[in-house]
Amino acid sequence: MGFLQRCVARSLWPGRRTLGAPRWGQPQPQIQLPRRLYAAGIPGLQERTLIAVKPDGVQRRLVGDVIKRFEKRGFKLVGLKLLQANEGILSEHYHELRRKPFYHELIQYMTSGPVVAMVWEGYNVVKTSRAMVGETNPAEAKPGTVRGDFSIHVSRNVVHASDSVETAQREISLWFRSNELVDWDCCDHKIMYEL
Ligand code: DAT
Ligand code: MG
Repeated sequence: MGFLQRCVARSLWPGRRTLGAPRWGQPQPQIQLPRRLYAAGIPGLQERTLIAVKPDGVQRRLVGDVIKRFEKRGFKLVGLKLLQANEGILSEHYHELRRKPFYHELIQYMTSGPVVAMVWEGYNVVKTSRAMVGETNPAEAKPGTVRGDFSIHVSRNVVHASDSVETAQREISLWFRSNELVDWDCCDHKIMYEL
């Protein structure tokens, strides 16, 4: 056990100060540090993004397919809910587009039925999700992306993905309360990353 791990172990279990000190004739305790601490060496492992299946995706029963893609890629689901979004949340969410000619139709469409909002976590998740989701206009989205596989017109492009880490943080706090996000250890975490 290295110096850093010894320090972490002592801060976690202050009563067990002998954890790392070898004692002759006694079996050494197996230290199981929480996985989150093993991952501490790789920055950005806990990056998060907001992914939302829009009303057309929910109506077309594409929720499972979207979730499957993110699960199979190796990201960790930390928040999930089905909701009927109202104009209040959407006007904040699409604040930057408020002067666009399609804004009114966009809000109408986004309030036309339920949305499935999710928070996914993992290394580089914002950038990777954008690539998985594809170009805004499905005509330009590559096959293999969500939009490239399931949509035709820009006004019905199935899914939302945050476009930067800063936007993701803003959007996650808009759609989720902090107690709706679950901080859990994924059992394949060690095998997904070089630890
Ligand atoms: P993205 O969703 O890829 O981040 P965006 O933020 O520019 O794209 O736009 C948000 C949504 O607005 C987009 O997913 C679909 C809709 N939209 C964008 N451009 C549009 C257009 N020209 N006509 C109709 N809807 C449009
Ligand atoms: Mg956007």
